Amino acid sequence: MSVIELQVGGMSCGHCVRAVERAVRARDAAAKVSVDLAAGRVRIEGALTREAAAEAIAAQGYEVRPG
Ligand SMILES: [Cu+2]
Repeated sequence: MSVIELQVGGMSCGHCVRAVERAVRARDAAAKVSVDLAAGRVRIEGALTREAAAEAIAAQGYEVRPG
């Protein structure tokens, strides 16, 4: 298990939060996802690699920023 933190742009409301959570859990059903909407940060505890998590979120139309 690993902990990944991503900076994600374009999230503006609860729907965005749920869309991001769903996108991650579609790839890792057991992942713990927490989203800090104000800071635009997504923290994921689970089996996904950073690349896989970033790709899942980007596929929903959000901007995953480096760092
Ligand atoms: Cu939204």
